[in-house]
Parts: sequence; C-alpha cells; structure tokens
Amino acid sequence: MSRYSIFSLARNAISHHENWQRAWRSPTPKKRYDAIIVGGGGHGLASAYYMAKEHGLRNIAVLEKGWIGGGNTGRNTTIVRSNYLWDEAAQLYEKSMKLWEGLSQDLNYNVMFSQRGVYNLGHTLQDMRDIQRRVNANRLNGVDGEVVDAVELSKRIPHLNCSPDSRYPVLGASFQPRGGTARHDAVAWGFARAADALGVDIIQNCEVTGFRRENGEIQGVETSQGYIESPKVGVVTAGSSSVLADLAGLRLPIESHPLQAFVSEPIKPVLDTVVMSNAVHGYISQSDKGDLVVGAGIDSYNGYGQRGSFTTIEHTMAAIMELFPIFSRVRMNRQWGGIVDTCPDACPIISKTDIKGLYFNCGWGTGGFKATPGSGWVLAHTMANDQAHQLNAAFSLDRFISGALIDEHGAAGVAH
Ligand code: FAD
Ligand code: PYC
Repeated sequence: MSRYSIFSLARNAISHHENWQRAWRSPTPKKRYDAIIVGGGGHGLASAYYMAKEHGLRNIAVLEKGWIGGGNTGRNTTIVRSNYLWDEAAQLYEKSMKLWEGLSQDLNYNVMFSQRGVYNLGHTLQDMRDIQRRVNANRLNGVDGEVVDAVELSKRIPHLNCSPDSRYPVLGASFQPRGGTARHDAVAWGFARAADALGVDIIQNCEVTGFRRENGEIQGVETSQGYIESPKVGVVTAGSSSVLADLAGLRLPIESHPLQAFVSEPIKPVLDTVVMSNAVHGYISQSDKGDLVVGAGIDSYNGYGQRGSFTTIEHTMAAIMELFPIFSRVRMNRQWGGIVDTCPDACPIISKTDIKGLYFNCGWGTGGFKATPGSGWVLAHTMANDQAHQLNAAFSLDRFISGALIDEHGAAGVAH
C-alpha cells in the first residue's frame, strides 16, 4: 500500500464521512427531458447510462419512487448466467454476460462480478436429457456449458448430498463456468454514478402517478414532484409494471408474485460456486462475507407485499437441508421478499407500445438481475432509435398476439 493510500485511509477513518464526494447529484427535476426512464433499479439505471453513452442522449432523467436499487435489484440472490434454451433468449442473456465481463472496468466501479460457475442440478433421467439438450443448444449459441455426472459433482462440491438414498437423488448437472454472482447494490450504484457523470439526472422520491398523451403520442409524466414533459418514456418498474401499464391505459400479460430470499449468519468459506435445483426449489451460494445466500421458488399467489408466506420458507429450508445436510445447524439471519412480474412464457417484454414514445421493459420474472446490463443496452437502443435492436425484436408485446412465444420455463430456474 502506498503512503498516499495509507494517509487517505487514515483521513477517511477519522473524518466521520465528512466531505466525501457524492457518487451522484441530487438534482431538482427539469421541466422537460429528451427521455425519461421510470424506475431506478439496475435495469432503469443501465438504460439511462447506455442511452447517454452509446447514443449521445444527455438530457435524460431516471425517476425513482423510493431509493435507487431499493426494489428487486437490492433484494435478489444475484445469480448471473446465460444458459437459456432458445436462440433468442440465449443471445440476449449472452450479450448481458459479455457486458458483465467488462462492467467494472467500463463503469470504473467494482461490481464484484465473480465468475465462480453455476450448476443447475438434474434429479431424474428426464432432467438429465433436458440438461443435455440445453447444454448442446447453448454451445451452438456460443454459450459455455458442460454436463457433469454425479460422481464428478461430488468431487467438485464435496458437501453436496449426492447420495442415491435422498428424496430426489442428484444424477448430475449442467455447469456454466462463466456464470456466477455480482454485488447487487454496487451494480445500481455503479450505473448511477456513471450515468450521472454523463449528465443523467437521477431523481429519487419521485413517483410517477400518471402519463399524459395526445393523438396517440406520449407527452410526459405526472409525478409526485410535478409534471415533467418528454417525448420518450421508458417504464422499467419490475413488480409494478401492470400498475404503470394501467396508468397508461394498457394491459400487460403479467402476473406479480412475491419471491423470497434469505441470508444466514456468516460462516467460513465452504461453497465456492452456485448451486440451483428446480426439483427441490432452492438455490444457494456463499457471499464474500461468508453468509449463505439462499433463494426460494415464487409464492404461488399474486400480491404486492414484499414478504411471502411461511410455507415457502419451510419448503426452501427443507430443500437446502436436502442438498446440503451440513448446513442443518447454520442459523438464518434475515428473510425478505421482492415482487416479480412473470410473463406466460417466462421471458421479458422489451418493447414499443401502441402509444408512440412509450416503451416497456418488464416481465423478467425471477431472473432479470443477470440481464441488467444487456436489458439496459437493448432498451437504450430501442428508445434512441424508436426501433428494437435485433437482440430484443423477438421480445415485443406482439408475441402475445402472434403466438411467437419463447418458452423458457425450463431454463428460467426454480422460481417460475
Ligand atoms: P427493480 O430493481 O425492482 O427496479 C424497479 C424500480 O421501479 C424500483 O426501484 C421501484 O421502486 C420503481 N418504481 C415502481 N413504481 C414506480 C413509480 N410509479 N414511479 C417511479 N418508480 C417506480 N434475477 C437473477 O437474474 N438472478 C437471481 O439470482 C435472482 N434472484 C432473485 C431473488 C429474489 C428474492 C427476487 C425478488 C428477484 C430475483 N431475481 C433474480 C430477479 C431480479 O431481481 C429482477 O428481475 C431484476 O432485479 C429486475 O430489475 P429492475 O431494475 O427491472 O427492477
Ligand atoms: O434466474 O438464475 C436465475 C435465478 C436464480 C435465482 C433466482 N433466479
């Protein structure tokens, strides 16, 4: 450590955090912007960042009803992978994976992207056939993947219960080596800081309460801080997408469900990868701090409460005990829920709407964190050019009329 960094550390340690440079400004909203993003989660912030960086739009605002990253971005289990079955989805998520791989450098902010690999377990012969098919499809799309059998798995993950006597014996897994985790709030902060540096106004405590339109074109948004005019509005409000659509007079094919997660007390490093199982409904990784980060399947009812039910908690704990009996005496520290908006085909909507200048990016369900940079990148293109990029053309609202659905229930993970 250099002398400069030692002095700077010491100065900051005794400074009571005074005179720290703000990571982003806290501006008063202007009367008009060239583009507005509603929702200051990772996807909304990434959209604004890439619109400014890639398309030269600088007069942009992100309007967030609470605090940035306070929605699903700050509530998720941070699993990143791109091993989806169908070409359209694999290409979209792989674009995101490539952006993740350079993100800390691009944002000049450490988002702690850790490519520790992701295993999706198979528990039946049919699971293993599906895994084989998906891994083959992944490779054809340039997405890394391999099929691992139970003998090899028990060498790689010694604490995983691969006993043939368990309720759902583990027969093998797909493995994506480039998959892993990232630090969720750092992702929001990194995008916010970089977008702010390009002139984007990030306005917190600013709820969008209505949309103004004239002759089929968007004019602006009503907010808790007054009316703001803009010819382009992107709605990126995971969990509340149907509510916002309703305000605009639109209907989305979306259901909103609670999805829960948990962290344990910190323990010594014992799990250096990510393990997911659709059959027992649980997924687990260990954070750099040592906590076990555990996630559930969705609570089956619709709702907007960020909590979830006891049944799901019990079910998830049973799943983790079955996979990792060694964790039976680890205590859980915290539990919380987020609201995920799920589409009938377990794929997102990144689309223009019938209202000119109004765009929706939603329906990522239980799996949108991994897509944060890619989702922002394609929405930025779509809004800047008023035309979908080829990577998101298939994810338009039209598919629910044409029937060209992209059924990713198999790869969406435990939760759908
Ligand atoms: P959010 O971060 O939810 O941002 C939307 C924002 O819109 C919120 O901040 C909200 O306050 C704001 N908003 C809402 N209404 C208004 C309004 N009227 N005006 C202004 N602002 C408004 N995905 C993965 O890929 N891997 C995982 O491991 C994973 N695990 C998950 C675990 C849990 C428990 C949950 C809940 C989700 C998980 N997901 C996971 C899904 C992932 O979190 C989401 O798909 C993703 O974070 C959505 O990002 P976002 O930026 O669109 O949404
Ligand atoms: O989509 O990989 C995923 C995921 C993991 C946990 C929740 N979603």
